[in-house]
Amino acid sequence: MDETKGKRGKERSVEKGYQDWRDNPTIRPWHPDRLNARSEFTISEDENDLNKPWRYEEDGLTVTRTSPWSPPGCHPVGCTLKLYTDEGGKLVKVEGDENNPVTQGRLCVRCITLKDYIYNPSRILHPMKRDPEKRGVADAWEEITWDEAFSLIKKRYDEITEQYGRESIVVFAGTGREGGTMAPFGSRMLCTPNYCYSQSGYACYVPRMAASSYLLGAAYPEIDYAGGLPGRYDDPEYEIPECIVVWGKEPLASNPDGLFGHAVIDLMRRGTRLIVVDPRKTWMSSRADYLLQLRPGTDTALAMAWLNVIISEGLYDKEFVEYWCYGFEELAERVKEMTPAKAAEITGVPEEKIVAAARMYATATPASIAWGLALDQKANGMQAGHCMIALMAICGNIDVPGGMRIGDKTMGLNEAGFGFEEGLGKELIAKMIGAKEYPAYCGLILNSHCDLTLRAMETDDPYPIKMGFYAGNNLLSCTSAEPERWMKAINRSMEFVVGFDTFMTPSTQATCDVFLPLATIAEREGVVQTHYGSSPVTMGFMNKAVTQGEGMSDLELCYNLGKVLNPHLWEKYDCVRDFIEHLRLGSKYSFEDISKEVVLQRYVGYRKYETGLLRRDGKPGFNTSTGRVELWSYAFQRFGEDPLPYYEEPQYSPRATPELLEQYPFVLTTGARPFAFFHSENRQIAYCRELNPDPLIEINPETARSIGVSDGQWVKVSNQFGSCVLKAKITPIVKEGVVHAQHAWWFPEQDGNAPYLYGTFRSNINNLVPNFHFGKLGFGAPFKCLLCNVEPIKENYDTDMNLVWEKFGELV
Ligand SMILES: Nc1nc2c(c(=O)[nH]1)N[C@H]1C(S)=C(S)[C@@H](COP(=O)(O)OP(=O)(O)OC[C@H]3O[C@@H](n4cnc5c(=O)[nH]c(N)nc54)[C@H](O)[C@@H]3O)O[C@H]1N2
Ligand SMILES: Nc1nc2c(c(=O)[nH]1)N[C@H]1C(S)=C(S)[C@@H](COP(=O)(O)OP(=O)(O)OC[C@H]3O[C@@H](n4cnc5c(=O)[nH]c(N)nc54)[C@H](O)[C@@H]3O)O[C@H]1N2
Ligand SMILES: [Mo]
Repeated sequence: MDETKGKRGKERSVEKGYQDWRDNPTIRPWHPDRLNARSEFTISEDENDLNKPWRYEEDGLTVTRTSPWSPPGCHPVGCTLKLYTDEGGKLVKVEGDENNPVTQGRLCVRCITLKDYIYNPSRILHPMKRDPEKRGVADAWEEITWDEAFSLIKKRYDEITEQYGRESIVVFAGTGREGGTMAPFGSRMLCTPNYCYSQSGYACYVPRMAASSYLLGAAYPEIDYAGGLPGRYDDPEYEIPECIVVWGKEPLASNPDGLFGHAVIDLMRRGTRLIVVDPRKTWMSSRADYLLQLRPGTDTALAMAWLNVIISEGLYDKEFVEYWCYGFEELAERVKEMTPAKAAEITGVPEEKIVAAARMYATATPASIAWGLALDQKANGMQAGHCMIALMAICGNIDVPGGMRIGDKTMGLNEAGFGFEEGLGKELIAKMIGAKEYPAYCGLILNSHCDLTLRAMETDDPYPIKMGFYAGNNLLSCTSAEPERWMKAINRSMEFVVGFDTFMTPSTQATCDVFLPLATIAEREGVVQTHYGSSPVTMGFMNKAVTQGEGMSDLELCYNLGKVLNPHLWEKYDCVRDFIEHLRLGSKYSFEDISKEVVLQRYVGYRKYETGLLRRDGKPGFNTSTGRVELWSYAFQRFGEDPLPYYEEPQYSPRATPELLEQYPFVLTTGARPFAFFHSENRQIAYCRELNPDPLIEINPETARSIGVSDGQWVKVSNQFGSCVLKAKITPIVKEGVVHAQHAWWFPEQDGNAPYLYGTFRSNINNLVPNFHFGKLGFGAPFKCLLCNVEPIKENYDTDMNLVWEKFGELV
C-alpha cells in the first residue's frame, strides 16, 4: 500500500511528531503539544454537594477527611477516609467516608489497617546511611539527620555526575505512586533521562495506554461508572451498560485500579450483565453470562475471533465506523483469518461460546470493556490492546454514557513530561537508554527502556551506570523479572544507591547506601486524580492528619532534594504546596482552598470527538493523524510494527514449544491480585498477613492428583529460567493444566541479611520470568504466560503467625 495514501485513496495527514522522534528523540511522538499542557478544570457549586467539612470534632476525637493514594499501596481512585486522631495527635481509628460519591464509605483491608502500618515497629522513621562495602548487612545502618543525608547525596551526586555524566543515574520506579508516575524525580530532582520502571517490557498499564494513545489519541479508556456525574447511576445523562466485559482483570481484588471494583457490582444490581475472560473462575465470572476460560496468553486470538464474528455478521455500529474509524476494511480483512474455530483451537474455549459471547457484547448498547493487566503481560499484548480499542470503537462504545470514558485534550500524560525538557536539555534526552531502539516506548512514557537499562548496568553499554535511586520500587521481590540478575547488575555497576520507602525491603537491604524515610498517606498532602488525570472521574485531596517520625512525601522529597541538587530548577516554588499546585492544579485553584473539598467529581462530557474537545486544534475528531480511531495504525507502521493486530503464541507454550512439555508440562500465570496485599507491601501488617500467611500456587484438583500434591503441601515450581518454593492451594478455580502463582513475596519477620534477604528469592515467582522477551515496540513480558513444572517437596516453610504477631502485631 502507498504509505501516504489512506485506504480510500485519501491523503493521510501525518502528524510530524513521528518522523521527528525517530531521528531526534527530543520530541515525544504522540503528544508533543501536551508536554506543557496543564490540566484545567472548573468546579461548579451546584454540581457538587459534597462540601462536608474536611475536619471536625466527634466524641473527643478530631476527624480529618482525606482521599489518599499511597503508601500503603493503592492506585488512584482516591477512596475517602475519615482519620480519627486523639488529643496527642495519634491515629486511633479509620473509617470509610460515606460522602465520597464513588466509594460511598467502602474501604479495603489495607486502609482499615492503616494504624498498624503507620505505627508498625519495623517502620523506618529517620534517614540512615551504610558503608557501600556493607550492602546486604542488616545491622550496618547508622541513623543520620536529613541535613547529613542531603549533604552526602549532594557530594556523591556531584562526584558521579562530574565523572560519568548525569545519564549515569537511574531512578527505579514501581507502580503508579504519587511521585512515581511522573518525571520530577528523574528530570527535575536528579536531572537524569533514565527514569526506569523496572518491570520488563513495561508490562503494566502502559502497553494498554500506548495502544490507546496511538490508535485513539487518548490515554486509557475506562468503563464509565458514572463517577463524574452528580447523580451517579441515576443521573439523566447516564445509561446503565447492558453488558460489561471483564477481560484479564479482577476489579474486586485489584480495586481500586482506576476502576473502583464495587462499581461493577453496583451496576449488576441495576441490570448489567457480565462476560468474563479469564483462565480462572472469579467471583464475577460465577455471576456472568459467559466465562471464557482461555489458555493464558492467547487473548489476541480470542479478541480477533470476536472481531471476526462481529464484522462478518454485521453487528457493528456502521455509522460510527463510517464517520470515525480509519482502516476498517483492512481490519476486516485481517481478522477473517481468525475464525472462531481457529481461536477455539488456540485458546481452548469452545467455538460456540466464543461466537455467543461476541454477539452478546456487540448487540448490547451501551457496553463496556474492563480490560486488565493480563493483556499487557505478554509480548503480543499490544496487539491484544489494539483489538480491545477496535472492539470498543466498532461497536460504538467510545465516549458514550455507559461506554468507555476518555479525557479531553487537556487531560492526562502531562505530568510525565513535567520539567522534562527544561530539566534535561536536548543532548541529555537523546541519551535516554532505549530512545533510539524503542521510540514508541521511551517517547510515550519518557522512561528509559527497562530491559536495555538492565543491560547497561550489566555491560556499561551504552555507558556506565553509577548511581541509583528507588522511587517506590521493590524490584527484588516484586517489580522485576530474574530478580537476582537485577541485584547483581546494580551491585556490579552502582557506586551509590539511595532508597526511599516506609520499610526496609529486600531491595533496599541488598543494594542501598542511604535510606530516606517516606511519609504515609496520613502524614502527607497531595492531589489524587483517577487514571493520573487521563480518564478523569474524581479528584481527591490528601489532608495531613498525623506526624510520625521524619518521613517526607514523594513531592516533599522532590522539592527539598531538588533544591539541594539542582536549585535553578526549583527556585520558582516557595514551598511544597506551590509545587503541588503547579504540578496538579493548573492556575485556577490554590491547594489550601481546594483541598478542603476532599473529593470532587469532574464532569468532562461525552462524544467529545463531535465537539472538538479531543484535539488541540479544536477540530472535531480524535487526536490521531487521521483524526479518526485508527484501526489500521499509521503510528505502528512508522515504528516498524504491523499496522493491524496479529496473533503470536507466547514464546513458551504448549503450541510454541511442545518439546518443552515433558519437562515443563503446566502453563503458568502469575500475580492475580490478592485482597490482602498490594504487591510486596503489607506483609508486616499482621491482620493482612493472617488472611494470606504463605505464598500460594493454585492448582486444579486433577492436575494436583496427577503429580501427587496435596492441599497445603509445599512445592518446587521451576522452569528453564529458575525456581522457587510455594504452598499448594488445590482449587477448581484454575483451568486444568494451568497453575497460578502469587507474586511479590518476602518475609519481613525473617533474616534480612544477604544472601537470604528475608527469603525473597526463595519464594519469588519472578525467578521463573525472563527479561528480554518483549514485543516489537519494546512492550510486554511473559509474566502471565510461561511453562513450568510443579513437584512436591518435603520441607515445610509454613509461616509462624505467632512470630508475625509478636514482631509486628497491634501496638495500640
Ligand atoms: N510475577 C509477577 N510479578 C509482577 C506482577 C505480576 O502480575 N506477576 N505485577 C507487576 C506489576 S503490574 C507491577 S506495577 C509491579 C509493582 O512493583 P512495585 O511497584 O515495586 O511494588 P510494591 O511492592 O507495591 O512497591 C514497591 C515499594 O514502594 C513503596 N511505596 C508504597 N507507596 C509508596 C509511595 O507513595 N511512594 C514511594 N516512594 N514508595 C512507596 C512500598 O513500600 C514498596 O516497598 O510488580 C510487577 N510484578
Ligand atoms: N489488592 C491489590 N490490588 C492491586 C494490586 C495489588 O498488588 N494488590 N496491584 C495494582 C496493580 S499495579 C495493577 S497493574 C492492577 C492489576 O490488576 P488486574 O488488572 O485486575 O490484573 P490481575 O489481578 O493481575 O489479573 C486479573 C485476572 O487476569 C487473569 N489472568 C491471568 N492470566 C491471564 C491471561 O492470560 N488472559 C486473561 N484474559 N486473563 C488472565 C487472572 O486469573 C486474574 O483473575 O492491580 C492493582 N491493584
Ligand atoms: Mo501494575
